[in-house]
Amino acid sequence: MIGHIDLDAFFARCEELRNPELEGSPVVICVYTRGGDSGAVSTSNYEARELGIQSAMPLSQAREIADDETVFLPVDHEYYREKSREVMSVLRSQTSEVEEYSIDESFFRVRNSPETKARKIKADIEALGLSSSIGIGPNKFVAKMASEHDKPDGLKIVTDDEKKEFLADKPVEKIHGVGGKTRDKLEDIGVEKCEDLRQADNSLLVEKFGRNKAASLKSKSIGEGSKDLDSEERKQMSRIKTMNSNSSSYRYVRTELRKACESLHDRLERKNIAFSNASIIVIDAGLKTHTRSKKLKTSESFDQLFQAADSLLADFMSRDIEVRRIGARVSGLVDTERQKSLEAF
Ligand code: TTP
Ligand code: MG
Repeated sequence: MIGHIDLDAFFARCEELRNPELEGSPVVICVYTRGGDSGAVSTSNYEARELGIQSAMPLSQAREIADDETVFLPVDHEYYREKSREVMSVLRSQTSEVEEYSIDESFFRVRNSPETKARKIKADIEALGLSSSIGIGPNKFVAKMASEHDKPDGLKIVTDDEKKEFLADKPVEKIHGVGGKTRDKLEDIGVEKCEDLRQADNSLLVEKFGRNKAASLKSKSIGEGSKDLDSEERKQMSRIKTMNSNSSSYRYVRTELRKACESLHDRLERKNIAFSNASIIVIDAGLKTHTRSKKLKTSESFDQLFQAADSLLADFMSRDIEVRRIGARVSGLVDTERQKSLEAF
């Protein structure tokens, strides 16, 4: 099975840890913009959530509903990252296969005794002063839904037999990949819960979303999903083109590289992925593979990708080489849907 762990009120809990006097008071972590009072709520502890203060809320609104006890603090990513690393190393000491998914979430493989394993992980994390919720399921999708199920300090195990019933009442927007637009379109056709999605007319879904997305929605609605964990090394994507004929012309190879970048970028866009490293892969006439890489600012843009790849190519082609295949690769991948929800305000 697959486990998913999500820390409870993570940034806020970190602040309580370094300043125990905060415990019991509502705590709001803020992202300030333009230095002053404007900005948004990054997260809040459960006491602040009781008052209605939650992630992505404008600060002005949070201040209106806050009480006298409420403490507002600026985000301190550096410190949270340090805590996150401690958690990840606890996890790695307990299970060999881990996919770090965000600063406070990971997937991990569970081979046996799911409940014992989960309790042990939770206890070790508690010893670090943090609280976590764990979900275990037959795949990543169900595991993630399960970890949210009885947050905070939750532990929920959903077996393959139970998954359909477990998901039936869950709102469709909880499904990874269902953002605001998709949710609205689904609502238009009366689909609000996973159960509704199961019943929904297939041809109507295809008409609204296209064949691929319709199929993916249907399969999620019955709790299907991937069990593959992306380890860091695997977090890269590439596209390679074989040219019609070998060439040592920069201009010709560049045209093919552009096509490879286009196709790679399409795929990134479909999966909502940004990158922070671009490479070219050159396979020469003697079938030897050469790669050149460039570190970038995290980006989703085609121009960034192609410009980086092109400058690597220009440099590479300045020597005499006959190219047989040319490709582009990106790594340092970030799920932007997740990122956007983190930054949304
Ligand atoms: P979450 O796991 O979504 O939130 P959380 O850990 O604070 O609370 P929960 O108990 O519900 O899991 O996100 C992890 C951290 O990411 C969170 O502590 C702060 C940050 N974050 C933002 O900065 N903006 C956001 O909109 C969200 C949702 C999270
Ligand atoms: Mg969390």
